[in-house]
Amino acid sequence: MSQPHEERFMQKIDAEEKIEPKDWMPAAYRKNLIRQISQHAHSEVIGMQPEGNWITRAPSLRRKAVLLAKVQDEGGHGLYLYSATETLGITRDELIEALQSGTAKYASIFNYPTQTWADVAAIGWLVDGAAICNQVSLQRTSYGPYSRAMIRICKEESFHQRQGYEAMLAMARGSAEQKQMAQDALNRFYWPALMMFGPHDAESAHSAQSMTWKIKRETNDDLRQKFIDQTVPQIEFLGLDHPDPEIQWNEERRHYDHGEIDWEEFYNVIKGNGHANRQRLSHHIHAHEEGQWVRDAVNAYNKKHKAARNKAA
Ligand code: BYC
Repeated sequence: MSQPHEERFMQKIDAEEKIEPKDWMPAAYRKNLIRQISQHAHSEVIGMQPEGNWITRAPSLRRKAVLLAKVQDEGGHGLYLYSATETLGITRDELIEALQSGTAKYASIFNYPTQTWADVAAIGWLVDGAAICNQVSLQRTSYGPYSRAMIRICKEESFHQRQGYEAMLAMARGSAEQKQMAQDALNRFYWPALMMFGPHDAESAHSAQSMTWKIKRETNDDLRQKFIDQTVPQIEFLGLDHPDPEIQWNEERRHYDHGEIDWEEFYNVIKGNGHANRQRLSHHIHAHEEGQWVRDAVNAYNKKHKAARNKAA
């Protein structure tokens, strides 16, 4: 019975047509998308915390206004992505419950603390830079609502990356102490930014199936290499030292060779043992509970107006 459906589904994927919410799709495609898109949404929302932490301490009014706008954008990205996930037949409450109970993951990078203002600059430059590398590719993902959310998000993300690099440049060209802060932030965030692309392709549980279904359009290692290659001249332009002593141009591959990521650290962080995992989740739970009255008010308003509309009809 499901054979013609399956064939038609694969024909659409092969023809680069988008799969839309009401189209037939294999249960495993739906499940994998719910996992990936919701984890992406959680990353955007949890990602507000390390930077939000610096809004009251930004070094100037201009930096504060820019940071406020950026953090607010990340919240908006989370909302587009939660909405895209909901089109697959799961509720917002179920998604939030999965995050808060630790069943669903979010990007490992947000479990690292932001110790100085330079860390905020490094996040904009490296973390948003890594996110764009991935998200540009995801604009062509096969699921329509995810693809459309990505197109919109990428536009905002490129402003985020530029504001981070501009803040980093100001520090790298500042006093000796400021330049040292920029170097320290680069050293702290470079390796965790590389981890954002996930495990090596050979270790990646979902990649092969996700590539066949065109949920993912490029592999973890290919995207990571792209990011490494584009970051080398950016570090040079800042006049900072590259954190990877093994970084070296390979003329034959036309890519940079590089040192190995500390995978033990990566797996430790995604298992919940990073510096800030517990703090991030408990802050989310607290903020969610504090917002209960807003959800109650919206629900009561909707209920009242729905009743009034029904009566009028
Ligand atoms: N962190 O089979 P794999 C942003 C998990 S935030 C934590 O390769 P997949 C921003 C993975 O989930 C941007 N977990 O997985 C916001 C899987 O575990 P489960 C976030 C990770 O899905 C604020 C297991 O490891 N971007 O822009 O094929 C401020 C095996 O991995 C990580 C996205 O979420 C990690 N780094 O590939 C600034 C992009 N890596 O789920 C910026 C959308 C892997 O089986 N997501 N895991 O329990 C993706 O593109 C893919 O999900 C990934 C992983 C490339 C991340």
